[in-house]
Amino acid sequence: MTVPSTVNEGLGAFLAATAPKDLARVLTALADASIEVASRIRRGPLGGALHADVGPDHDGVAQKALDVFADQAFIGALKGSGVRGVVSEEREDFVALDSDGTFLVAIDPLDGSSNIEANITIGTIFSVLDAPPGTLEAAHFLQRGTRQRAAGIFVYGPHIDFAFTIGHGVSVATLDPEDGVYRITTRRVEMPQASSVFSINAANARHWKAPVRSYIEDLVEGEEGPRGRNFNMRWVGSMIAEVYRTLLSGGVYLYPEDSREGYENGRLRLLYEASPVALLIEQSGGAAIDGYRPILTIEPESIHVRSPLIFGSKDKVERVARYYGDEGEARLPPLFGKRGLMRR
Ligand code: FDP
Repeated sequence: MTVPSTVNEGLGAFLAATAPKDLARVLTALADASIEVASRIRRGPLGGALHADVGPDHDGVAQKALDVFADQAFIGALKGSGVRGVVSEEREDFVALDSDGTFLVAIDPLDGSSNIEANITIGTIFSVLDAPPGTLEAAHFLQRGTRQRAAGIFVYGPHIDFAFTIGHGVSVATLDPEDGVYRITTRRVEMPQASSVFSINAANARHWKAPVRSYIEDLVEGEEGPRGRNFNMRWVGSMIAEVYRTLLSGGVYLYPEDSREGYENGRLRLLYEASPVALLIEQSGGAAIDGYRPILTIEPESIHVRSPLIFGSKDKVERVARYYGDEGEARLPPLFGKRGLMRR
């Protein structure tokens, strides 16, 4: 059961009591930067055109002014916090920070950039890893998700929440706008298993592979279909908002691979999107897969590698995995359209 906090404990005191000192320092630096980013977001257009395109990033994707501001705020705050290097979605190469640092950070400084102008929830996603010994190189970041020391999201919505894990459960701190201090509001999040919500960009339906098409079709058919009950769809278009809603309310989220060029491995990045999200989801009692494998077991091939991502309540994710399973993979394409499979 989700355990709320009743003592109004500050984030600093909570981390001092629950996290190793060096790790607490990194999380505190990240939290400090998030306050800077949040206060910039709160001013909206009064602080300048945060959604303005400032050029393509290293991958050819439009980079917004707020992407760049957030990237600089987080990297700036991590200097001197014991972090040897950072991989950021906004930069092609890693950034070297403290040469004697013992941690690495992978970060998406601003998730949901296309929603900035519309004043819709956006956020930051990060992952903390141990820094292997030796001169820093990109290969040091290529660690599977099970090796994360911490992961978290800052959710810039109607209020600011920080959901994080250091490997034993997920806690949430909320930023108090009165004094600019994060206070623990939920000591332990337990994701509900029962939910009728699914979340996917249905505009891509014609590009999906058979397992995803078949799974979603069965949900959409509702009471008249094989599942015999109705479902509901939510799609914010900021993954961070879908992650947070799923942590608190359950459901299932899918950004699968599809047949579009460049989407062979989905859209989301393994190191600083899928991996930290998977750790948060698992630590709250849910599951996260790429269709076939738990996200946390995947060995990253490069720092910006993408991965399909399906996460949510455990039984729902297990069901999706059955659609992807050997039997489904082998039998779905020819039978697709009659849809008699995998409806357990
Ligand atoms: P964005 O590029 O706007 O930062 O991380 C990528 C992401 O947002 C997710 O937050 C969002 O859900 C997704 O892209 C939206 O992608 P589609 O437009 O392909 O659905």
